[in-house]
Amino acid sequence: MLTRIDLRDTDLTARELAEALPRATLDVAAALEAVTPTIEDVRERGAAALRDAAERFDHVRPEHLRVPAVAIAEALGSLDAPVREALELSIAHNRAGHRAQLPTERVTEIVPGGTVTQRWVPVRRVGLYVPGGLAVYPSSVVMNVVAAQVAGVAQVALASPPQKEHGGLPHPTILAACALLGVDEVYAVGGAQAVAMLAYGARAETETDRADISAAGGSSDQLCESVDVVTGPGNIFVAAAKRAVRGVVGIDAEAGPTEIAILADATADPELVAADLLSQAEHDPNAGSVLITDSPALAEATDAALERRTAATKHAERARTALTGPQSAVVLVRDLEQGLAVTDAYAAEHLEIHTADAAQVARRVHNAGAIFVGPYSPVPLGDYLAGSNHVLPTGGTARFAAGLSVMAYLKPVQVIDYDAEALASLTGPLTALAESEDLPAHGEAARARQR
Ligand code: HSO
Ligand code: ZN
Repeated sequence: MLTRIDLRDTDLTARELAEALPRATLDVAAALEAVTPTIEDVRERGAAALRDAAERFDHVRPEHLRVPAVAIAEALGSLDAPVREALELSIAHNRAGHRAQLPTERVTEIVPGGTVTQRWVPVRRVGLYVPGGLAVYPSSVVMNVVAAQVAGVAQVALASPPQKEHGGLPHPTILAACALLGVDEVYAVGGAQAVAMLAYGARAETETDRADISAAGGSSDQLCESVDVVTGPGNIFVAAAKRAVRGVVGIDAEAGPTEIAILADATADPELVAADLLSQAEHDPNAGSVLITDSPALAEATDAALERRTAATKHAERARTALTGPQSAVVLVRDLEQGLAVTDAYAAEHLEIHTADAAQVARRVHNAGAIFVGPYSPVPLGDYLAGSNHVLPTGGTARFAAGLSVMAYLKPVQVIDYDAEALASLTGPLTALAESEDLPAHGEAARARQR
């Protein structure tokens, strides 16, 4: 089922390896051209443009762009009890996991009486995007919102596409997750237009908009105020829109189709390896599933298990397209060393390690969005309940980017506090540097304090 790439007799550099490995190509630049008119339209016409875009892309013209509080409360009221409990558990685990990410304020005395403090300040207002598409992701609501709330963000606005079958509102499970998290500013807006609305804000169009604004306690004609940071996964148009507004607002990593790589040796259980490869393949026909192993026997057995499991799974067609596509493969390596080199070159969004001494092997990995150690830490655990964030860098960007965390919503601000003696002790070298840059007023500013 999986394409076979045999690297056992090769000695490729990291760059050559990255080229030899399977990966979906995403033309974000082309998508950027496609989304630019939509973004401009939202800037100019606000809510009217949002409704036109919804009609085109979501096949519904939402009456309420700002989701009324009653709809959010109703969604929670009709949520299945086991799903509610599971979401509450996910929220609790993620709160614990994200609290541990909070950096501490550090004061460093550089010279006697002169300190620099690194203070971490949350951005004031954030816009979180939660996709619609092939599946409904209340878990992504949890991942985005918990990270922002734990970071100390004061205002959270969330956007998710309007659903025709739900009266032009986002999916009720998304709304219910918002209710559980205490998020009451929710918009039925999807795609590039949602990113544009969050980045630039949007004016009201209809009387309903104005009524919804005032019901939410607002008084202006502004349906949505602009935010400071936009985060969240989405399709290629969402990624392109984020690229377009970057600089106007902060963004997190651009998300592409999901990927899983599994580094496994002969000790791995092929059934578990196949189950996990399939679990991410069911997301998207463009999802990538890659097995890296030094065991041809494991490769064989995994492929057979994958064939059988794929035939029996609900989203068989989508998964089969993903698994047989050019972005998925089994990569045969000579040994664990070469396996680690391939793993780093691929820089997977999700990496599972199924080897002897998995924890030791995991320590040697440099590039991965998240690392899942051993047979009892499958990716779906991280998708929902592990306490780690599932918004992770895709497409090899794990070489330099990290998953969503509290850091996406925090800024380090340096606070400089020197007393008279501390400044005096540095006035000489400061003057020398100022003269060397031909900026004498710099030196004078320091000397003006010497009495
Ligand atoms: N595996 C996806 C996240 C997800 N899975 C949401 C299930 N729901 C990308 O990390
Ligand atoms: Zn998943």
